[in-house]
Amino acid sequence: MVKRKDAAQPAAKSPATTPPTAKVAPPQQRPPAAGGVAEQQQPSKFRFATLLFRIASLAFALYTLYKRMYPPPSTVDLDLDNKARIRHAPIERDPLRQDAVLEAFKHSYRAYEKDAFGSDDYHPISHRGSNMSPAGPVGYFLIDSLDSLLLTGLTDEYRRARDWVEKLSFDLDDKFHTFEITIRVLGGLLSAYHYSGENDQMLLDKAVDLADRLLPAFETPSGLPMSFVNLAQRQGIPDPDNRGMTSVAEAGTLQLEFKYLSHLTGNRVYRDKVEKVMEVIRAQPSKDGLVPIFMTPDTGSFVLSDIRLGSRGDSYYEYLSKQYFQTNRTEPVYRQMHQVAMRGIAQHLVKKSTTRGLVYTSELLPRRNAATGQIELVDTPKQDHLVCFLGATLLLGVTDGNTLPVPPDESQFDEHETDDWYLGKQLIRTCVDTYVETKTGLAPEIVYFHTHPNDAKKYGREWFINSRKPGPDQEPPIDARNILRPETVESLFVAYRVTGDPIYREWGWKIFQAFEKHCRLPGGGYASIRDVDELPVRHEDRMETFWISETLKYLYLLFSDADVIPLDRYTLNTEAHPLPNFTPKYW
Ligand code: DMJ
Repeated sequence: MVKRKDAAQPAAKSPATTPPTAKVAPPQQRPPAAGGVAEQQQPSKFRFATLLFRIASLAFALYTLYKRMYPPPSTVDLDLDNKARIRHAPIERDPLRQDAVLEAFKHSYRAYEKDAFGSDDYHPISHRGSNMSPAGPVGYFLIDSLDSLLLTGLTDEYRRARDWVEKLSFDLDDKFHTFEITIRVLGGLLSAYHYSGENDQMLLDKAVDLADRLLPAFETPSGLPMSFVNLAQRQGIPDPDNRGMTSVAEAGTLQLEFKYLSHLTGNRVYRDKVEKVMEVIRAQPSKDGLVPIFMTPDTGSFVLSDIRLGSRGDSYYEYLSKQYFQTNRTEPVYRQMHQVAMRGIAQHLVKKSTTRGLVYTSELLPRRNAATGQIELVDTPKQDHLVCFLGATLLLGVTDGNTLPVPPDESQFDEHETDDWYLGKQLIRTCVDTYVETKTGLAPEIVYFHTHPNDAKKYGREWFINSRKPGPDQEPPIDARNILRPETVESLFVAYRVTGDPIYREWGWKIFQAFEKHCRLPGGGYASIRDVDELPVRHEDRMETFWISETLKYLYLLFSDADVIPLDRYTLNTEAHPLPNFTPKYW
């Protein structure tokens, strides 16, 4: 209608429709009577233009404000204090993003099920599986996946996996890693038992059988576990590669699994073994809560070795507060150990990068001073990706296991809580930086931070990948890999749950998209990459079990409601197997 009217109205003015004889007087020559309309049109046109301009300005101002408050998902906003962005909405499921993660999970697990069902390791490029021992599979991959299948509702796949477990025998005549089998297989069985309604007795029986076969690892003069155990012969085996020493992460990351088993069975022997380990560690002198990575099971003492939060140290620090949360906060000794260790970390390991002030943790390496002959601890600005669990540990510690409202009232924090809160958030931001600053958007295994501002400027990043040889045909260093590790997304999940700040979801989404782009294989599964700074990427023929059990699970939870695995009622073991908190009845 409007269009037709508009088309008809100007006909008299249109040269195309005006008869050639018609004369159109210039506006100034029009007589007042005929020109009254024309004169009135001028100011109304002007008013209309002004109005349009005002509306456009207002719209632009509103749009600018909106963009500042809700940056588009592709923007990587690394400013933690961006007041315009920070808003705290209730934690609700993000269906689009969670479905995308679910699709990635199906693409991963179904490829494993098709190519390698029951195998301990999966090689998605050659479409095959392999086992850690010629004695047979130990359920390393499959049992590590069980609770993820339940969580994501893949019930048919779960049923097939559960039936495979029923036929599995742990009577395997070979040595297996005490720590790895505990966190993946024992933890996986216990979590699946809980999530399947605590009535599938087969799963609990399997857990008891496995734990009984692991117990001989603790038969040492000190009670510290040996690194390996022969499951068929029920015999502990010291680590041949490290002169029989055990690492503090191996010894201090068995507690959640063994204590929960005691709670379920009423048999306190499992708890007593792992509690004894903690007593041995506690009895040793530490550097403000920081401990060397190696101990000797013969004497129960520390051996002069690196102090670090990465490999061989990491999950010891993770399990301190988690032991406190697991038993419904009835064992305050672990809260205290956690707090002392966090102070020690802040005092001795936390550093700031030279130009952008990124907060990271360094390592302390014992070296003999040539001049004095004394052993000194030398600070090394190296940070493993493994260290990225620490942000979650710090934040969860402040909220006492997510028991505070979200977001918590920061003005109520004491001095140490404020420090830990700030430090946790800063460390997470740095971990995200090691993703978004690479060519692939994926983080390397290990970074070193520049200690001179000129180097950071010269190389364009605050950190670098060590041992990279110049030249196009050089093999990338092992530090440059990304093997689908979970620690950063683990911290993003926890940070989102305890702060409600949507920036953590944005960062997690960005990382997920990079995995999608560079690690997803069209034929099924996801693969590690050899160099995070190389395009196109080169894949390695391996999909780690923790991609399923941890990385994808944390991403799935990052986009879920807060009541899916509520953190005030569940404690996740270091392999992301959720175990319910309980009040001890048997000790
Ligand atoms: C996992 O097996 C566990 O999280 C362990 O504590 C350390 N690292 C891997 C994943 O990176």
